[in-house]
Amino acid sequence: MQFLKGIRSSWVLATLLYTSILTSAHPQHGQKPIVRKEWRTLSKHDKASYIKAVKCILAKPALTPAFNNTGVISRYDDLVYTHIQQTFDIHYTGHFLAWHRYYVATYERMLRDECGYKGAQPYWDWTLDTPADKWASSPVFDPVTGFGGNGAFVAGDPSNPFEVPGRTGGGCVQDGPFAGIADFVHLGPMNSVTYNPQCLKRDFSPYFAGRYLAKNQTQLTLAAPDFGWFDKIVEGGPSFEASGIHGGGHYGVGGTYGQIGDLYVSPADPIFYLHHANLDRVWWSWQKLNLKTRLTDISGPIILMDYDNLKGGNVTLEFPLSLGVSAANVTVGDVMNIAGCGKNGALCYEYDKVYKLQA
Ligand SMILES: *[C@@H]1O[C@H](CO)[C@@H](O)[C@H](O)[C@H]1NC(C)=O
Ligand SMILES: *[C@@H]1O[C@H](CO)[C@@H](O)[C@H](O)[C@H]1NC(C)=O
Ligand SMILES: *[C@@H]1O[C@H](CO)[C@@H](O)[C@H](O)[C@H]1NC(C)=O
Ligand SMILES: *[C@@H]1O[C@H](CO)[C@@H](O)[C@H](O)[C@H]1NC(C)=O
Ligand SMILES: [Cu+2]
Repeated sequence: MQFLKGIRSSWVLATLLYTSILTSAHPQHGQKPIVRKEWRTLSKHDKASYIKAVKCILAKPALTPAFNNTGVISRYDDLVYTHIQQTFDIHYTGHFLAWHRYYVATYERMLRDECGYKGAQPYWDWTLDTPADKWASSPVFDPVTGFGGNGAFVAGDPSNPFEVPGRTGGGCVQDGPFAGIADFVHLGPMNSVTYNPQCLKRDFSPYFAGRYLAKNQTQLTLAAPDFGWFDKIVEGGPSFEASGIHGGGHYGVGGTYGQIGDLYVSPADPIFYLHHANLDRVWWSWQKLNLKTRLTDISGPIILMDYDNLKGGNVTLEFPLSLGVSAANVTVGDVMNIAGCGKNGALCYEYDKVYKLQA
């Protein structure tokens, strides 16, 4: 806990230092929302522009003030670090979706404002890459126009209870724009924040993806009657068996040994942002089924897994969200509307298509 305290006070310092960046974070009134599209529908040129912007943010220096042998090297790492620091505050809580909505929108803004990217954050509709036998050939994993594929196979440890069922890789990614880089990831595993150079690893589980990312699971999620249920179905429970679409993407790509399967350091894999954009799209699809009510429907524990409110209350619209050095503090209420555009909140984007609830 001493460790956490040290980090928290460095946020205060950092936010004082970077007020100018923060004040530009909010969209201006009258701005038009940018439109997020599915990865495979982007032109070759637009895919290349996105990957180029990702490489740019990976190369920019961090804003987080340096600390002991810090692994927070790049602007990209600023966000990974923020996720690691808040891991136990932002998962299995009522603001899980709101926090990650703001997180992805902040990454999108960084790509645009700091790296000249002109498009919107793409999303990954993984329902299109199921059943299991289609998984590994997803256009998202394309070596030339995507993010590269699986890691080389490494034998697992059958005595490890955290072995993801159906895992098929585990080593360094072998192709694509991030292959062959020995220090691609600087942080982790888990909550370690000292410099630890690692290659980007993936450990596909086509079985896991087929089971939790097919259309049926998205439909089950969309059918939730209120936000409390909706969030529980998205996040699932703590066992593999009880997973939802959130775990489906993390373990379908990251398995046991890939960074995106690590609850703390998962944003180290750039695919994280396409997965979470689609989770956000599922939430927005659900909100749009009854927008009047669902623009303000929020609940769920403030404290991790405290679904019976034994340790704390439920999250409300006033609940604060913070992203360290990368964005201004906002509230859950500020991110309920993705297209508020400064008038009804901090966000200003749309999706080209939403999921429909099938009868
Ligand atoms: C943002 O929130 C964090 C966490 O609650 C806090 O430490 C920080 O001081 C806040 N920043 C500003 C500028 O209010
Ligand atoms: C840096 O290391 C010193 C000595 O181990 C420790 O007291 C201090 O809290 C560390 N600072 C941070 C920001 O981790
Ligand atoms: C959805 O379909 C998959 C693949 O057939 C299956 O494994 C899974 O149990 C189904 N899920 C639901 C919620 O029906
Ligand atoms: C918290 O929200 C849940 C719905 O998600 C509700 O059932 C419960 O009564 C709420 N708890 C409190 C203390 O308001
Ligand atoms: Cu997360």
